[in-house]
Amino acid sequence: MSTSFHGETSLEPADGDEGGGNGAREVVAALVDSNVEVMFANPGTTEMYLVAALDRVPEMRPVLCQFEGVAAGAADGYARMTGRPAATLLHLGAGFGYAWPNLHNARRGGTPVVNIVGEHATSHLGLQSPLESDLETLAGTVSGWVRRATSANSVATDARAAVAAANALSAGRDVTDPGTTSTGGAVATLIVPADVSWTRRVAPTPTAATSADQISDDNDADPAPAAAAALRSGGQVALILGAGSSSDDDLRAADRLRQATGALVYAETFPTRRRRGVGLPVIADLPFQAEQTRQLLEKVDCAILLDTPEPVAAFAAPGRPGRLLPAQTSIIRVPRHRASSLLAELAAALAPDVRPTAAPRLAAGGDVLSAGALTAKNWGDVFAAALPEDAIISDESITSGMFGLIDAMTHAHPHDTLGQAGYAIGQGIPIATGAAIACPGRPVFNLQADGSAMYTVSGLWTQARENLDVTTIILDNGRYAILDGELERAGGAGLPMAESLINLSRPSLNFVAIARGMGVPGAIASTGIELRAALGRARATDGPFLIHARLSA
Ligand SMILES: Cc1ncc(C[n+]2csc(CCOP(=O)(O)OP(=O)(O)O)c2C)c(N)n1
Ligand SMILES: [Mg+2]
Repeated sequence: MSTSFHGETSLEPADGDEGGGNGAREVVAALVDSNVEVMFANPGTTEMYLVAALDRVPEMRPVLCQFEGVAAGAADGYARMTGRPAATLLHLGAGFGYAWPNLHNARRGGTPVVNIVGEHATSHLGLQSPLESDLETLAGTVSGWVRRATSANSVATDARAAVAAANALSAGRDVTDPGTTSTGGAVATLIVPADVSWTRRVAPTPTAATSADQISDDNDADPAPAAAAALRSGGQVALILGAGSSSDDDLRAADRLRQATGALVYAETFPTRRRRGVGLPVIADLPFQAEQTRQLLEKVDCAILLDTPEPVAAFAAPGRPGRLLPAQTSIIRVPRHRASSLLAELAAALAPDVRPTAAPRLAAGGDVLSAGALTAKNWGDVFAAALPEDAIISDESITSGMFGLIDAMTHAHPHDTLGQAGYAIGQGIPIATGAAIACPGRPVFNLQADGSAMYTVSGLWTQARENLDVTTIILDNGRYAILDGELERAGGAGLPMAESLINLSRPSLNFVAIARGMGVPGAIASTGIELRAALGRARATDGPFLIHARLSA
């Protein structure tokens, strides 16, 4: 069936019992019409008409996730790779709540996501039935746009407006739609009451996506003159790159500007999406450690933030300011839709004859390919050497990625890295899942800290069911290791009760068994040689694979 069903809809049964000709089908078809082709779903009763509509709009690919946090993270990973939103299908406030942390990560990364959330029928609200909740408030805390559908006649328009809002907000455009909130980000949430889903549309479906005057291209002044003036001024300029300014061309343009003007160039900490690897300029991420970032930026007169928020400390520490740029630094903010073109223009104007630098391929592996123990310091060398071309990496390695991984990856085949955009852990497995669905021809690797793996481990089941080419490397240090330093600062180091909240070893986790239970084959690696062999097995395996890398201290 094509999506030209609009004219047929009113011919279908009025009661909606057969799931056709109703508001639910309007929603699914409007999403497809708006180029939303994947729905990461975990439905319940209030979504059943939407579920029933899926077989009538086969252009939509439904993907079952056994936890809403997986659905939200997968939608984030999908959109980070395609630049287009996927939909989620979530059950009332309870389902939305489980999705919240990964929606938060998407919000922080400016990634477009469209949530379709079923709600009780209008007549049912107020009865305090078991699943009733304040869905608008919940959705509003993480969505840049929220709307409650009120009629089967207008719900297609609502769905189109949701997609348009997600796309526009992600590009950094101004949206004056009445559903827009002050939360920021590009998560759009459409609440669809069950009676809207089951009611037949009687009026013709309007076709306009959303009225053009609700999205404006540029109300703000173009940042180009100020950016060029700053780079010419002789003062210290820092270019900080976010997802919209980290393509191969963007990195090369930034590197040319660095050479020509002496500007500092960094990518944001734990980048939402960036390129890295052989042949590309070496551009460091700002460190996670706030003090290090503060030092790097301490002489900056002007910061040009290209699709990234101002760098601040992730957490407060007694007596230390949260801002990491000096107080007198001027800031130029560049929205996503302008970031790449601005870099290209600046490089053409200020560095016309400068050639970009290129990271070399290094002889890989070295001593680590021995029977010696795998550690946080050496596993990255083995991984980088084995990385195939054109890979996508979901990086939730946390502390195991802080001791040489990035240096090693700089000399690996060029790849895309998707990092911890919002610091809510449990995104690695879902992001990898969504990225694999977005890019079926590309190998996906998920570098996954052990503690964070447990939050959304059911995403492995979705990877198996969809036969996705995802290799998960569990980096097992048996701890919430990053919290060790925080605990020490808080005076709790070595105290037994405190230790019991950081140690994951009683009992220890058998990730190969966990994966096998969800249909994902796996292997254990405790040495460099074993890790290399396991990566070879993963490459030779059709569908997902899990490597339980047991790291020694
Ligand atoms: C949703 C959420 N819950 C809790 C935390 C706090 N937290 C941050 S890191 C961390 C533990 C990470 O442990 P692991 O994933 O094993 O990585 P490691 O530090 O050992 O490298 C926790 C609990 C968080 N950031 N997000
Ligand atoms: Mg750990």
